[in-house]
Amino acid sequence: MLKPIHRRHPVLAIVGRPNVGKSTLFNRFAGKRKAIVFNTPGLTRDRNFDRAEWRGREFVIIDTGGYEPGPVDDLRAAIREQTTLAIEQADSIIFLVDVREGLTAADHEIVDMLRRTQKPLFLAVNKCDTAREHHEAYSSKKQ
Ligand SMILES: Nc1nc2c(ncn2[C@@H]2O[C@H](COP(=O)(O)OP(=O)(O)OP(=O)(O)O)[C@@H](O)[C@H]2O)c(=O)[nH]1
Ligand SMILES: [Mg+2]
Repeated sequence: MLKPIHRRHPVLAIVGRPNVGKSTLFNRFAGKRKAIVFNTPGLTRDRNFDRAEWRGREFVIIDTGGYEPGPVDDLRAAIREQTTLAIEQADSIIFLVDVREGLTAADHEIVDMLRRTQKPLFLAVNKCDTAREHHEAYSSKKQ
């Protein structure tokens, strides 16, 4: 549970498939290396939250484990449960995708699930390291 002191601030959750860079973005917002970042999908298993400040606005940021729709094993189901709790706690949600993998079927399922919450959603496209990838971020191509 979030500590009561945090409840004064809006809560923003970062949600997306495994390995898209959620923890990296969380660390950027939180201004420190708190979340473990590693090139292994499924590394973040629980919700991880911290205070954050961006352009003078204070809020609580929640990192979540990689969301995998469809039938999953017990560990992945537990990660999904934690993500569901984070989505419930959130006032708004960043849906993070990876430009290098493009939009996958899983991304479409996740966004359908997020839209049903009727909470404000922000699409963020990560890993746009080059000008070409930056341009590619505007593509709506399904892989
Ligand atoms: N090239 C590139 N790599 C990135 C970027 N952001 C994150 N990564 C890398 O992507 C990998 C996964 O990053 P994480 O932040 O752990 O991803 P995650 O979404 O939290 O992963 P899970 O917790 O496993 O779902 C790491 O190797 C990061 O260094 C980016 O903007 N560009
Ligand atoms: Mg992570």
